[in-house]
Amino acid sequence: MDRTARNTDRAGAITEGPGPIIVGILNVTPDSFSDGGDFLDPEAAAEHAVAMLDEGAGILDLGGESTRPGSDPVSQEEEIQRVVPVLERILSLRPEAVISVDTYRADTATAALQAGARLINDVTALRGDPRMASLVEEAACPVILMHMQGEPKTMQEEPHYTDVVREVGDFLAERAEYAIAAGVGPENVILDPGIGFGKNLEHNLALLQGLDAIVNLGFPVLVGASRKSFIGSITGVQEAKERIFGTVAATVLAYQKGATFFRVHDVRANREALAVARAVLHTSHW
Ligand code: HH2
Repeated sequence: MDRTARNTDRAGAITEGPGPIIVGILNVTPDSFSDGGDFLDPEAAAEHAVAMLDEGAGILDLGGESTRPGSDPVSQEEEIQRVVPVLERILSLRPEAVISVDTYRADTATAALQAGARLINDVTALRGDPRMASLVEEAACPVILMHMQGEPKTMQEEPHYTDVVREVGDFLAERAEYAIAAGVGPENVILDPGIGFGKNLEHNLALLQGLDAIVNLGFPVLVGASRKSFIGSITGVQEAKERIFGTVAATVLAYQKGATFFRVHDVRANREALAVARAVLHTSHW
């Protein structure tokens, strides 16, 4: 093989292996922990969405209610009013955009799917609204099933586990079974250990360290570590928006453990880190 051909092979080989997918976070809320209030105006939100797509986000996750520790729920109507106009605006600018809606309410999910959303991100793993499972089944769309101990208002008060990796794994396996029994295609199930949702620093670290056990359940795994407080606890960085470097470390390590989806605020930093991690881990023709 001559040198040019080898180089072509090498470039091609970079696309081998499981492709990480960046899920860009778009919170249309006044109170999200790191970007609350930044994107309440649909124009500003859509502009940020387009910027994240241009930076390499494969999916945008649009949320109208904060689930940060201590947050209060918003009304159904308010959530739909926040999410749908932004979704429509993004799709008018980028019709091909893949948009997920971060909601546990079936009515919000229905409105978002009608407006063009293609995935549902349910932080209650189909426990929050009894109609959600049949909605996902009918829509035949992917659904993210996330683990949470307790509920956002109080979940960080005293999270407790005997074996966090086993308990989160058992919960996710049970929720996947529930979804599949309700008619959701196994190919549409994505699991998420729910970093920061009823977990202290030790629990979050154990879950990232033991992530391969969750990956081994046989479904693609999403990790949402972006800017979260455990990163601040380790690095001492108080300002959530400044936690990019710590986030990138969590992203790369989660990728190495087999995660596929990375729900992040800072798309470019995480995408570039993942591109390097992917090349190192999966390029086979040296
Ligand atoms: N984290 C948050 C919200 N939704 N969904 C999934 N599947 N996984 C996560 O880890 C996750 C999530 C919290 O982060 P953020 O959206 O930035 O903040 P807030 O809930 O305050 O809007």
